[in-house]
Amino acid sequence: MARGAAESYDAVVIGAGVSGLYALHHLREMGLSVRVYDGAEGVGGTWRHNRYPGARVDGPGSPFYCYTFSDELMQEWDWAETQPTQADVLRYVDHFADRFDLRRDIRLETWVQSAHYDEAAQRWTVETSTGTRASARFLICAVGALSAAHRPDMLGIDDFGGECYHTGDWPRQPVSFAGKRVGVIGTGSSGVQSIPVIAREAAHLTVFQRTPQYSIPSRNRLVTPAEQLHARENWDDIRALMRRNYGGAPFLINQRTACEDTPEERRALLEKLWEEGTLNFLTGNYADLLTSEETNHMVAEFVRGKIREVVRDPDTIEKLMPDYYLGTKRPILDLGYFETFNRDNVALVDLRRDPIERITPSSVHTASGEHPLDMLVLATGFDAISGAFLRLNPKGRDGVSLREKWRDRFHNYLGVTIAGFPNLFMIHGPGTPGVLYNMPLGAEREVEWIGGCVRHLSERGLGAVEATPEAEAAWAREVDDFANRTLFPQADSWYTGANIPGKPRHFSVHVGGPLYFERLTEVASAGYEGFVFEEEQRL
Ligand code: NA7
Repeated sequence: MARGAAESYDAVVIGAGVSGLYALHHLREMGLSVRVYDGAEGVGGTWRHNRYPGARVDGPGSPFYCYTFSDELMQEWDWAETQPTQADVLRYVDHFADRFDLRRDIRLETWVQSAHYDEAAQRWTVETSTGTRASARFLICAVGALSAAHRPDMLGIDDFGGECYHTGDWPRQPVSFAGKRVGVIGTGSSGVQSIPVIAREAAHLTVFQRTPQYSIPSRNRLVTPAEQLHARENWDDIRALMRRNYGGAPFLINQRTACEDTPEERRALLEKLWEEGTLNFLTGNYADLLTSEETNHMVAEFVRGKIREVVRDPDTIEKLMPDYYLGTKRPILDLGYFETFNRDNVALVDLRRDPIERITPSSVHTASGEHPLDMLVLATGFDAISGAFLRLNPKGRDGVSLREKWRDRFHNYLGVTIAGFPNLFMIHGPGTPGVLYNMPLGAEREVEWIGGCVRHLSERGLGAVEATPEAEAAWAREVDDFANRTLFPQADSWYTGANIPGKPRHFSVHVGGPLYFERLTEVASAGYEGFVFEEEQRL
C-alpha cells in the first residue's frame, strides 16, 4: 500500500535490465535525479530471469553483445566464449552497475504497481509494491521486450504434480534432471538451447514441438586472446561497422542477390556461412533472403538438407522439417540441437499431428496417448515486445490506460513515445528495431535520443512533450511499409503477436535497422517533428 509523501525525481526508470541501467547512467550524467525500480533481487532483467540450462547470447557474439559508449568498459572486460553464457552476461551487467556506481539509485525487489500522469503537474506518479510513491517529470519504461513470460492456458496445467518451470522465470536454486522423465514444451530459442543440455542429464526427455525450426550452429568456442586484442585495437572501426549494420553486429552485409551467382557459387557461399555459423548465416547471406520467396526457398532447402544429414530416424526427420520462410521467426543458434534427436533417451512429439489434449497430474496427454513425466519445462516464450508495457498499464491523459489505447494496435510514434502519454518514453518498444537489433547497442541509441529530447525541453523551459495522433498514424504506415517489403509479416511469429491468443495481429518491429536510427536523428533535427510541447506549469 502506498503511503506518505511522494519522493520526487526528474526521472523514474522502470526496469534494471540492460536498457534501464543505461538509461540511469545516461540521464544521471546529464544531471537528472533518477530512481530505478525493479522487482527482481538483482540487476540484469531478462538475463537474470532466463537462467535455464544452456541459456546463452544468441545474437552477435563476444565481444559485441555489450555497451559501446565507454571505451574503458570495452577495454577492461574479457569475454570467455564467443556466445557468452547467461551467467557471464549477468556478471558483465553486475560489473557495469558497480563500475558506474549505479546501485545507489536502484531499488530492487520493488515492483511498480501503477503509474499515472497528472496533467496539471506535468508529472508521473508511480506506486510500488514496497509502499513507496514517487513522482517524476519523466517516466522511462525499460520493462523489456522479452520479459512477460507466456504460460499457455492448457487444460489441467495447474494440476501437474511434478516440478514445473518456465524458461523465462527459471528458479534461483539448482534444478536437477538426473533420473527424471522430463517434458519440454516449445522449440524456440529457449527450448533449442536447453534441450541438448537437459537430454544429457535426464533419464528421458520428451520434446513437444508445435513449429519445427531452422536452427543455425552457434559454433560457440573460447574467444582467443588474439581476437580480444584485435577487437580492442580496432574498436572504433568495429563500433562504426556495428552502427551501420542492419542488426547492430560487426558483420559485413552481402550486397549480392542469389540470382547473380551460379548454383555452384551459391552452394559454396551457403557451405561457408554454415561452417562459420552464428547469425552471420543470415546477415552474410544473399541480400534478397528476406524479400525473395525463391531465394528464401533455396536457402531454406539448404538448411533442411543439413538437418537431414544429422538426424538418423526418417520419421523424426519428417517431424523436424521447418516449412515457414527462413528468418521470419526469431533466428535460433544451437549447440547440437538436431544431434540430440539421435539419442535413445529423447522422443519428439509433433503437436501439429498429435496435439496436447490436457495435462494430468503426472503426464502430458496428447491425441495419441499418455506421456508420463516427473518434470515439465515450459519453453513457451513471451508476450513479446508489447506484453510487459501492457502488464505495467500506465494511465495517461484523461486517465486513459495503455490497455485501452492499445486495444487494436500498439500505437506509438518512433517506437519511443505514445500520443496521450506525455513525458513517457519506452525503450525497445513496438516500432523499434528492438529484438531484431543488438539490444545493448539499440538501448544506447534510443536512450541517447530520449536524453536529447529531455534536454530540448529543459533548455526551453518546456514542461511536457507528447506525440501527435497524426504522427503516430504516419509512423504506423512507415513501420508497416518497411515490413511489407519483406517476408516477415507472413510468419506466425511473436514479432506479429501470433503466439498469444487474442493479441492484435501486426508486425511490430521496425526492420530498417540503421535507417530507424537515422529517422530518430531526422525528427530531432527538424525540431522534434510530430511532437507538441507544453510550457512548464509553475504550480
Ligand atoms: P519463443 O521463440 O516464443 O518460443 C516458444 C516456443 O513455444 C515455440 O516453439 C512455440 O511454438 C511454443 N509454444 C508456445 N505456446 C505453445 C502452446 N500453447 N503449445 C505448444 N507450443 C507452444 O520463445 P523463446 O523463449 O524460445 O525465445 C525467445 C527468445 O528469442 C529470447 O529468449 C531470445 O533468445 C530470442 P510456435 O513457434 O509458436 O508454434
